[in-house]
Amino acid sequence: MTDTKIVDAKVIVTCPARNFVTLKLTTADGLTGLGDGTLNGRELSVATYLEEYVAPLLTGRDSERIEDTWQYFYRGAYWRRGPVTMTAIAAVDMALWDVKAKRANMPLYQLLGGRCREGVTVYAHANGHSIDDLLESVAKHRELGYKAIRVQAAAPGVPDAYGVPHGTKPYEPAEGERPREETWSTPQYLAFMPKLMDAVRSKFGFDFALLHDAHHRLTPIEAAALGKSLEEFRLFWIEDATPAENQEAFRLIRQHTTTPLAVGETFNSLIDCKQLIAEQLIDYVRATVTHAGGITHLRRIAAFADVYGVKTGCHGATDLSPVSMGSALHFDVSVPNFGIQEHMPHAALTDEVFPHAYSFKDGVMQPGEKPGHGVEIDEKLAAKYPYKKAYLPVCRLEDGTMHNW
Ligand code: EZ4
Ligand code: CO
Repeated sequence: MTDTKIVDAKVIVTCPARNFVTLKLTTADGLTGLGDGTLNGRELSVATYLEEYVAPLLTGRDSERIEDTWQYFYRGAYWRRGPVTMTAIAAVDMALWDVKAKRANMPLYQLLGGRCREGVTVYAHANGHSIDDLLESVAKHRELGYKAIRVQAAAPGVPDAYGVPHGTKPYEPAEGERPREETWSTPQYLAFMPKLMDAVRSKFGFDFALLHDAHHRLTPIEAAALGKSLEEFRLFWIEDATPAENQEAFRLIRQHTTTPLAVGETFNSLIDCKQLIAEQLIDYVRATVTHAGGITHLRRIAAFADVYGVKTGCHGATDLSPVSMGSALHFDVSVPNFGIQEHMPHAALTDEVFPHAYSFKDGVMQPGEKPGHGVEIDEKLAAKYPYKKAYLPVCRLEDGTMHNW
């Protein structure tokens, strides 16, 4: 009998272009597994949770018991849910699935039931300081082969649009020793959005999926107005139209518009979207393997969503490490109610620190055929890039009000 016990649990914090927290498990039979535990702007809280409270309990546990380990850390902590806890559990869960698939000598998606589709359709980010600027970015992404594109542009007179970089560097919201303070105008944004979508559809037509992220900056009635004003442009979705702490807030949006709705990149549990899904108030749930309790819990969310015709649309920004992306692609290719996957390419340096089997071609990604989730870490290289504090920005209305996001 092989000895499947966990003999080592190590937390690796590194900053190759941005911060990442990775859990590395080693088993007595010589396997290793990686899990992503990155919580953007709050990274060290998860690293500490893992180091102080989780790693000591992992050594000696049987790595084969994925579900039992999930329950042990979820129920056993007494303090259930919450982004820090659920991201830590996710890191453990991902690493254990990686180990199990390696031991079975299979790519992870085979353990998850095998392929439900030939590949994973991903959407890209196009952005611009103006409509012309944005149109150029859309053209570039169409040339790269993307069949689905998210568009974000700055409305005239609004200094800090969500999703548009400051300057010419790729968009990366986390930065600085203190949070950047942004200023926002909802009326100007709402007036601008139909013009923006009209420009995009007039130039490129309707043969690709068009997406937009409102990034929690609207009230429910404003979100309803936005959805209604964009109907003729037939969007694939509006993301995070309003915060979902009050899940019933989405009833109001739903009553007013047929524009599809996606929400949930900040969800950490099925409980966060139970009503949204059961009442069919959304079309896509954006929960991820990293922030929503790992592959084990994300599969549970997807299975529940499938009952109500809600599809997946996993968050895939650069603050989710390649370990998360690799795991997400195995999940995506094997889940019956897959919708779409976000793809924001990592910096070259990030990819160097996390060599991976997944690939992109013509708007579609593949998890690769390596046993496990197919993502590794170059620990020597990782050690050269120490943690660097970076905050997500704080956003205020023009009068300084911080309501409603
Ligand atoms: O701001 O990932 O859809 N993507 C997003 C991202 C988020 C960051 C937060 O960690 O909204 O850009
Ligand atoms: Co988003």
